[in-house]
Amino acid sequence: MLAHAQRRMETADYLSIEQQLGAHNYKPLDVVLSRGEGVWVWDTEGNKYLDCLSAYSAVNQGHCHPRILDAMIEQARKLTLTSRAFRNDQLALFYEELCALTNSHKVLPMNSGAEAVESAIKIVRKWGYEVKGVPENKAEIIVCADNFHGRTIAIVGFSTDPSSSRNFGPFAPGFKVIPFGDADALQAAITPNTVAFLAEPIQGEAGVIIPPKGYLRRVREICSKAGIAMILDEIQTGLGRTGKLLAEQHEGVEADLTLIGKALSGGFYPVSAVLSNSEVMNVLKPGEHGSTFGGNPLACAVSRMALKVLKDEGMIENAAAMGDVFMAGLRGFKHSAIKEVRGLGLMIALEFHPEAGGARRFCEALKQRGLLCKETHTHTVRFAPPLVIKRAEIDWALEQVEGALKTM
Ligand code: IF1
Repeated sequence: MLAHAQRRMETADYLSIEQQLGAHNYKPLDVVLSRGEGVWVWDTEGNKYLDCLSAYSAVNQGHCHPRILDAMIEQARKLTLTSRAFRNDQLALFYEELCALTNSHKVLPMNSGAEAVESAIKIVRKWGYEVKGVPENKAEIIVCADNFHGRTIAIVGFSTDPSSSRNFGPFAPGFKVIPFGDADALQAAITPNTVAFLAEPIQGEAGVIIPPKGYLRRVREICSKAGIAMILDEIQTGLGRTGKLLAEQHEGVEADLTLIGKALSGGFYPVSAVLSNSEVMNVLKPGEHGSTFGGNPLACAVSRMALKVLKDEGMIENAAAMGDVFMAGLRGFKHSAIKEVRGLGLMIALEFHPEAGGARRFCEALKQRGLLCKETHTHTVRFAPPLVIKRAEIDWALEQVEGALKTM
């Protein structure tokens, strides 16, 4: 017995209602999905697709993972939300398991990725004034060009992508932009008022931009020497996506603040967190920060299981192994339209030469072949399937890519 009565509708019906009643802040592929299981999703007409976006790495564990679903249903039947005016029996366990897994001392539970980023900005500014002694309202945070950290006013204020920031001003001051991947530029940008450096270990929306080897290690050294907080936004790169639990582990560094979200709930619920050491996190005193849903028992129960299956079912190791297979296959296509294949684990991008006419057409061709991808910045396609993908499914995906390349 379905909870909601679902009237029979054609794809065109969904599209016209969305066009008429919805904000037009996206231009989605015209596929109306109704079911997901593992790496596969189905549209309302029964067509089956391999999901190569994983909801921008929020479904690393695969669609509708049964164990996370069970944990969600069990908790939803008991207690979903108490506010933080009271305590609940899931939060402490969430803290314990998350801190043990990530070697963190403190967790601030939030909801969206952008909220985790905004919270980190507030925390390091406060730490700058109260611990480092930066004059009031003079705190500076260094960020990178081509960053993507979310869609709130403070965050888009330091975006270098006009489509993210145009006509949304005025913006929050106190941010300085340097080139990504350039440790010397970081050193040169630091002033006595600098409180932190914020970056993605690999820039996702920019098109899977991987910094030079050793970059994160040099950033770590520079931040430690200058006494500024190193903040890594692992909201997309974290939780197994690059073949390690956290992308920072490829360089053996530990940020002072690590931001996670998306797959922290396996795609069942908005859950994010700021992970930090006690010195920085302890600047937050009761009543100085919060959120209605932050740290709610349903979010915690879902996340605890999302983290458990990620670890127990070998998804992180699988991402490393299958990422190598996928990239080797893509690199094997000697096609004149392909400029570069780059990636780490299952965070992969294929960039076309501009003459190829743009990646959107390629994504449309892949959709016709049953593979769902998303282009970014016109010429690049990202391949980021759930981390549970099997070798046979990658081989099948590569066949579809080879077929679609014929249209380029
Ligand atoms: C959209 C992509 C965009 C993120 C990183 C923070 C956030 C994100 C590294 C904010 C969110 C999403 C947002 C979504 C599309 C997608 C995305 F990079 F993943 F492809 F936009 F750039 N840090 N990324 O990737 O997390 O508040 O969304 O939970 O806004 O279109 P959020």
